[in-house]
Amino acid sequence: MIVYTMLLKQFIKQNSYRLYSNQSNIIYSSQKAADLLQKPSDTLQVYDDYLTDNEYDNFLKEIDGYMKRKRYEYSHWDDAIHGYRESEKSEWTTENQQVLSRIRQFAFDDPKQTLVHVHVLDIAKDGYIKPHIDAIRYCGTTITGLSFLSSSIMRLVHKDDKTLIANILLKPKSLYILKNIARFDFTHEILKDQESYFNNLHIPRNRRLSIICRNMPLDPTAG
Ligand SMILES: O=C(O)CCC(=O)C(=O)O
Repeated sequence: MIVYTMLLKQFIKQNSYRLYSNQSNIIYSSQKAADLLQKPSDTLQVYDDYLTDNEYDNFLKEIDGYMKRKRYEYSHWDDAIHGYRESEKSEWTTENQQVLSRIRQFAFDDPKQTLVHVHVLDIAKDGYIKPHIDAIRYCGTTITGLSFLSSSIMRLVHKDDKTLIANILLKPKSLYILKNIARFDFTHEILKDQESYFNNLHIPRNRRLSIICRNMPLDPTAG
């Protein structure tokens, strides 16, 4: 019975993405870029409409006013973000905590190894995130993000071969997952309004909120 339950859980975890998966939200610069980021298939994932309308509204209710009380900053401690305000949040309403637990179960190999503090990031209409790789002393193998308010383009670029690129359309209510190679070997960035194009179509960038869950660093003492 225990083995059956474990197998069932594993099957659901491995297949539940099929309910949402929509590759039309990723454009690769080449087959090589696609191969690197698609094999294994959980390396880069984007799910449109991951949140229901109700879940989306509940999160917005909790974070919108909370973030508006902070001031936008125009310089970041490691120069990675321009025009932002941020918070590390560990207390959530019961409904929102349930959705965060669902994401941890769904996206992380070991949900127990995820960070309790969830990163809430608010970038202004003129804000953007420069290409960077999250420091390995703060974050493990996996980064997940929920998007709110404005659509945006996340760009991944291989750290050694800048021709290997993925442009990702992140719509409000979507969930992205960057794992292993996507997280360690590619920089990620959120494009500014003037550069925010997907399939030659301008995707206007307005104020955007994101909720980012990460797992524990493999080596917290790493430089
Ligand atoms: O806002 C996002 O979804 C991306 C955040 C990000 O790049 C980061 O916190 O390292």
